[in-house]
Formats: sequence, structure tokens, C-alpha cells
Amino acid sequence: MSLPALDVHLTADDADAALRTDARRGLTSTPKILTPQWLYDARGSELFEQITALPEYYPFTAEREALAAHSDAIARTADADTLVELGSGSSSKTPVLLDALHRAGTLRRYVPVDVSPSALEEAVPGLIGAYPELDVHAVVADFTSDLRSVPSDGGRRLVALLGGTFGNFEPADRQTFLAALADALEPGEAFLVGTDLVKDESTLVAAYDDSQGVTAAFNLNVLSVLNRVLGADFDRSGFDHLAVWVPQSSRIEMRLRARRPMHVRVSELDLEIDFAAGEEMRTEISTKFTRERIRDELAAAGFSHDGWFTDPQGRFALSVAVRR
Ligand code: SAH
Ligand code: AVI
Repeated sequence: MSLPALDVHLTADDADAALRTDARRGLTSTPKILTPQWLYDARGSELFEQITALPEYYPFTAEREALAAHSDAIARTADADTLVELGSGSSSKTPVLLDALHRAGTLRRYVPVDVSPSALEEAVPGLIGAYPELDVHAVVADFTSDLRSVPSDGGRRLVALLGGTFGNFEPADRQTFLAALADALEPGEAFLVGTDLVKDESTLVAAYDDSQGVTAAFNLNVLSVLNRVLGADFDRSGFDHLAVWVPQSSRIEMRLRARRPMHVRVSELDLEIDFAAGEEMRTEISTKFTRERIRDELAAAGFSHDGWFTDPQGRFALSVAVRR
């Protein structure tokens, strides 16, 4: 990779080893489960970008509207010289925040963090060009296991997790992540988290099962990742994409459903697995929040809920949480 400032905390070998561990556990559990980070190889990151342009996928537009309307208030509360963005992807909404921090007169450094090196390679050169005064320091890391990308140099940091990615983790993993983040931050430093909000089921399901089939391709791509990295022989055409609203856990689940009985060999794991016809494997959860739920989860980890900003239609929220 040819970025001027890049730390690799997660090498391709580390990522492959983590996938081996996760796939062995997930493919042998009942029901079968994969964690969502494996959706984002180079092709998956590209497909996610296409999702953000879909008419049904409102979270992207809604979060951008919320940022556009409230970034100055967010910047004032954070009063930060460093913006660390976890799961930054294409950083396409970040300029709104960078501009607000710049207007507040505090901004010095931007640290985009992602598991996907290709997403950083795509995004960072444009940001360096657009913000020549800014110290842009990219980090390849898994933020669920490694928050070294949030280093302290005595300045004030704002850590952002946008896009609703916070909702992609299980409740226990969210608490573990928040506790680790609280530990990494100094009192007074801020966390900005974007969360999609509970709404009617048809809007939610359409956002995750679009009419052009882009989300289906994004979901099925994880089978190509398993085939390529783990030498598996999944037949993509044997699976259907599903987006299911699960009200008890207030989340959309993306699943892959076997159309017929299938025997799959995963050669790198020396593993053989069977799918019954109709069997479903979960590939992602996308939790939808209420204001109370996010406030309580933040409070339990030692954050005060100092700001709640939504888009004009109230579809998506940005919370500013300050480390107590
Ligand atoms: N923040 C962007 C992108 C959201 S897509 C937006 O709002 O549009 C989610 C991003 O998080 C992807 O780029 C994916 O590669 C990254 N990601 C997912 N899990 C991650 C993890 N555990 N550690 C680091 N990055 C992760
Ligand atoms: C990145 N993440 C918050 C997206 C979401 O909405 O849960 C990923 C996604 N999955 C399907 N469509 C978009």
C-alpha cells in the first residue's frame, strides 16, 4: 500500500487467521453464524458503496442530513483536535464533520480506521488532497479487538462510529466495545455514534432487500470470501438472500437460506458441513435503537449522553457521548 501515513495493526495474514477462527466457530454452531466484518473484502466494500446510493437504503442519506444540520453543534461539544473514525469505509460523510471541526478552529489530525485496506486506499488520497493542512493517518485494524488506533498525545479526541455500524454487533459485544473505548478515552473526550432508529417494518425490510438486488449481492459475496480465503466450495446459486425484522431483538438480520440440501467442504479448515433445504445462516445483524436504549448503553459504560441529533424526518440519530 502506498499511503504516506499508514499503520497496519491487522495484516492480511492476521485477518485470514481471524476468519478461520470465526468461520470454524460459526459454521459449526446452530444456527450457523458469521460476524459481519467478513462482508467487507474489496468487492464487499464496493457493493456497500452501491448500497449507499440505493433509494431504499435511507440510513446513509438520513445520517448525512443529520450531520449537515448538526455538525457545528457536534464540533462545539467535542472541542477536539483529532478525529478518529472507526469503520471509516469511503469516509464519504466525514468531510461534513472535518469542515465543522475546522470551523471550530480545533482540527489537526484525522485517523480513519478500517479492517478493509482497499477502502482506506480508495478514500485517503482524496482526503489528503482536499485537506492539505490536515495530518491524515490511516490505520488498518479491527476496532472490536484493538483500539491502539486511538492513541493519546495529550490532545483532545473525538472518536466517531458512523453509518449505524454500532448496530452490527451483538449487545454483549457492544458493551465490551464501549467499555474498551471508555478505557481508551480521557474524561471529557467524546464519542460520536450514528444509530438507525426503530421504524415500520416495511421501510426497514426494503432497506435491506432492495429491488435491484445489490444488498443480495453484498450478502452472497461473503460466500465468495469463504471460497477464496478458506478454499471452501460454496455454490452461491444455492442460496437466497433474506432480510428479516426480528422485533424481540429490535434488529434486521441478513441471512442466507439454502435452496436445497448442500454439502460444503472448507479445505483450509479441514471441515465438512451440511445445509438442510431451507436452513438459514445469519451473516449480519443491524440493530435499530431508541433514544432510551442508546442512552442506557452509553451510561452503563461510563459515558454521559450529551447530544442527540436526528435528520429532519427522525429516521437516524447521532449521539454525542462524553467520557465521564
Ligand atoms: N462509516 C462508513 C462505512 C460504513 S460500512 C459510512 O458510514 O458510510 C462499515 C465499515 O466498517 C466498512 O468499511 C467495514 O470494512 C468496517 N468495519 C466493519 N467491522 C469492522 C471492525 N470490526 N473493525 C474495523 N472496521 C470494521
Ligand atoms: C455498515 N452497516 C451499518 C450497514 C447496515 O445498515 O447495517 C451494512 C449493511 N448491510 C446491509 N445493507 C447495509
